[in-house]
Amino acid sequence: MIEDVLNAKFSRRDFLKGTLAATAAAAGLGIANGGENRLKASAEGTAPAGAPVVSDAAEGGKWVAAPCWHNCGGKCLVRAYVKDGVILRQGTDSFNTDDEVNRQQRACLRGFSQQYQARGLDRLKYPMKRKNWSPDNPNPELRGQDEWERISWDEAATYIHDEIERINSTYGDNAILTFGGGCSSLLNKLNINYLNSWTTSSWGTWFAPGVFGWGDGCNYYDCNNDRLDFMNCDYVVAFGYNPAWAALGNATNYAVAWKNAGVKFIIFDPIYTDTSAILDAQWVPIRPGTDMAAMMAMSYVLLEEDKDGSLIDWDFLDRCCVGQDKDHMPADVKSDENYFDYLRGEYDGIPKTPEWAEEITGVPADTLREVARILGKDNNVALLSSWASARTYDTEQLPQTAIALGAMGGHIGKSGNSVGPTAWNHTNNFGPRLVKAGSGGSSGATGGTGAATPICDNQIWKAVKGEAFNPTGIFTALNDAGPDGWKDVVSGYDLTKKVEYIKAPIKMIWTTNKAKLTTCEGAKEGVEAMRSVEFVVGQGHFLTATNKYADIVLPITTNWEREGSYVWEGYMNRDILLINRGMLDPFYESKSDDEAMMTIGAKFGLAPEMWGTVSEKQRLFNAVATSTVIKEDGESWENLVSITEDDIKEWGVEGEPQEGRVPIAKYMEDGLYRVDRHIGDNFGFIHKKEFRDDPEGHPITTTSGKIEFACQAWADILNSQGYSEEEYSAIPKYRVPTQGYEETFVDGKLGGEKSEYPLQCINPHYQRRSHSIFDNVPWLREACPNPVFLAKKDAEARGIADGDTVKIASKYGETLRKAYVTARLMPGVVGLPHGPWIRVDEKTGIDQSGSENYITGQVARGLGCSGYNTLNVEVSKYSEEIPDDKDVPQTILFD
Ligand SMILES: Nc1nc2c(c(=O)[nH]1)N[C@H]1C(S)=C(S)[C@@H](COP(=O)(O)OP(=O)(O)OC[C@H]3O[C@@H](n4cnc5c(=O)[nH]c(N)nc54)[C@H](O)[C@@H]3O)O[C@H]1N2
Ligand SMILES: Nc1nc2c(c(=O)[nH]1)N[C@H]1C(S)=C(S)[C@@H](COP(=O)(O)OP(=O)(O)OC[C@H]3O[C@@H](n4cnc5c(=O)[nH]c(N)nc54)[C@H](O)[C@@H]3O)O[C@H]1N2
Ligand SMILES: [Mo]
Repeated sequence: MIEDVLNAKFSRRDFLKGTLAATAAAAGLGIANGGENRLKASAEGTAPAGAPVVSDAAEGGKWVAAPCWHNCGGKCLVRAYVKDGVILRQGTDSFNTDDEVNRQQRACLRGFSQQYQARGLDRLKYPMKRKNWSPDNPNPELRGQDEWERISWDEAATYIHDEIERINSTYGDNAILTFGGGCSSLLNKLNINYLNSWTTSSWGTWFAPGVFGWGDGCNYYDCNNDRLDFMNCDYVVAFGYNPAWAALGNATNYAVAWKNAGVKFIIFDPIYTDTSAILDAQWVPIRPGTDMAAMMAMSYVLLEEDKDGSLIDWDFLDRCCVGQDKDHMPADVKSDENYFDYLRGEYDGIPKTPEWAEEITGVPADTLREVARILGKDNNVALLSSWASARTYDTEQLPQTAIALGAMGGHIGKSGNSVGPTAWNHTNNFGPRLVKAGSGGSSGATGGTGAATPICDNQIWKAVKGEAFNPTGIFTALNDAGPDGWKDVVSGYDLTKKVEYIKAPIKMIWTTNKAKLTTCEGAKEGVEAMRSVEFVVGQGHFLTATNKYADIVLPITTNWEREGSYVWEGYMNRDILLINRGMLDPFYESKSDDEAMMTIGAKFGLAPEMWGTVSEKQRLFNAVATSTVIKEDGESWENLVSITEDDIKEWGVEGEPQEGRVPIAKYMEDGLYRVDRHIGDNFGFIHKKEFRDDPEGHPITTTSGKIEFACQAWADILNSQGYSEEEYSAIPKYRVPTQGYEETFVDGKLGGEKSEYPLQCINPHYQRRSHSIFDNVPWLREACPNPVFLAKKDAEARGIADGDTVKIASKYGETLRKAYVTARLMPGVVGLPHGPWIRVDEKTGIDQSGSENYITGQVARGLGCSGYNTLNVEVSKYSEEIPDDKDVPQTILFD
């Protein structure tokens, strides 16, 4: 059904048919019962396995707010109808009004499947150990293929205690590598120094925006205009933009409202996406990893064709930008290279003409000229870039290139014009928050001196194997520092020197809330690494791809089995605030991560109070009580909730009555508060307006306070890290990306003989999952089969028909999938969806799940950015057929 939508092959009629089918299917998911995959109620079996979803007439239950907490950025409301500790049905936002400006926050097909995620029969029920693991005889090579034995929490805690003690006393610092933060509270309190990993995962190269003056750390809310202002654009020109798949919630609805207001869309993307179809966009197919070349060529056209300011906003450049030409050089730049002369070919003899870019990007030179003219100063244009095109190797200067292109047309700081990234939680909805979560206060936990040394994801598996790695984790530091704080971070390093790499004696791996064997580059090497250490612990909800390679696995509760919490407000639109309420008993013997750590900590003699003395409920109450919402005037704020003495009594917490916008009981039951918008309200936001109007009075966070076409600080940071050999300059320069289009040719010679891996592979974020999460849910497996998307021309050239089992091979690994042959993909590009749980055939070493990271490699470049979308592959027909994912049995362990 969903796939029919993808394959609508350009026909608007077909597309609409497909959309309706998908809507009907999603609606069906909300109300239908799930056949054999039914709910199992609780450890005590308070309701029979497979308790049916009752009809609307069910009485006596209660609606509880249970919004999704997963990392898809969808910000949607899920509600659960619960009776006697059993979920009887799910609902969503059906109480708010729904129009073009104010949308209901309706759940998607994943949200409606949440019950089979949070209460699925394949949830982990008990602590387990591998059958062939014992401290004296660990049989590490059997990780990933062994059977499992149920053990008690006490046994599990004793094993883990003994192994930590042994490993720590034998090898000392940095012998334990952790994935996710769930175990750090224990290691910190034990004063053990350990390792963790960092990645630019989402943002790719858009990740240190303070340095070039865009956004606040990794919070990109304030990097584009308010969504209602987008109705004033003539054009939205976007690079890699598919909210219809990768930003569920209302992002696509908001863009449809812009379209209805007359905005025209031009979308550069290797795929003719559902977003392009819905928005009637002009689709510009572009090769992955080459956006910088297209942007540079369009800047070149603006320079070439500008007649006395007909296209370029010279006044804006003069007042607000530096580094563009020799008369505007920032003081700190070490070379005298300026960007316009680079475009003209003054330094390398290569003018960055549309013809130069056509050969690299595959975009016809005339199209680049046409779009460049649209980007001239007389049109109102928003220039958006998703993170996907920045999740590519060697594009660390892409953000600068995009901002420079937008700045040349003056599309910054005024209504109807905006330049910045768009993806994930903030897609199509920007500006400071209108309703803010309060603070729960301290839990009273006490720390310890244990600290983590960070390793870049692109180096972790090699580090496990004993190779040296960069231990600075500068990404995390820059991210945590906020927009201005980058200057303090940088002052703590000597950027004139290369970072010193270190080695670590990694003997234990501990996975909590991360899915590294699914989401990190180089999973094939990852499997070897997991099998090379002495001890592996996993804890979570399922026997995920990563937990499967552990020796001991611990069952952890989901949010539905906890007190409740704010869904992190960073995950949400500026105009809504969701709250999550726990409602179920822990599933079988599962514990929260903290309870699990207390249990293990007790074996070391640590008291549970070290994990905090203020109850979760009290902190939840405090956070809700101190939440605030903006008033109509757009300036003053009031409490979000009103609280009475009775409420405080009912909660059983300490607190004071207060006045507020809505009664606390209503807010908790709805699970959502929305600030309603209307055109002309006081909540508008024009990004960088103050700066444009008065650049000296309102400098941005760059060194010079202006937009830096030449940014020495960024180049210095890049050059100090030691990931790339070739020096970075202050001005952006096109670099041939590792595993990019150029490498699909022998010796990188464009237009020459094709290499062994002649195709480019990208990883669209896919509806079945939020990353790895939900991959195991049978409903979703049926609705979203997770094929590999192949361009018709490429499939025909290889004798591949729709539905054939094919092997996708890179120099790093091989995986199998059913082919989905479509004309909606640019020839030369392969779309392998992000996030399946690896399933390796031990005999062949080939993955059966379509895991994209089983075929990516550990490649650290530039600033260690995640470059998933630059990968060269070959696709061939496979000799055997693989089953559809929906026919692969669930892993259900123990009753
Ligand atoms: N369903 C679902 N949604 C998700 C997630 C999920 O796992 N599942 N994950 C969420 C998270 S954490 C994130 S960070 C976001 C990511 O959000 P995005 O980065 O926007 O998502 P992608 O699907 O990777 O890519 C968007 C589009 O970019 C195109 N593209 C890929 N490479 C290039 C390139 O080099 N140049 C150009 N011009 N286009 C390119 C792809 O074809 C795709 O259509 O998605 C969020 N939304
Ligand atoms: N090749 C390729 N790789 C990619 C991407 C891509 O586009 N291409 N996208 C990247 C992006 S944008 C992102 S954001 C990352 C995401 O990478 P991850 O953060 O690793 O992905 P998730 O699947 O969200 O993993 C979360 C894991 O934690 C578990 N979990 C959830 N809650 C808890 C809890 O309370 N306790 C415990 N113990 N476990 C819990 C979940 O079950 C799941 O296994 O992936 C990146 N990887
Ligand atoms: Mo992400």
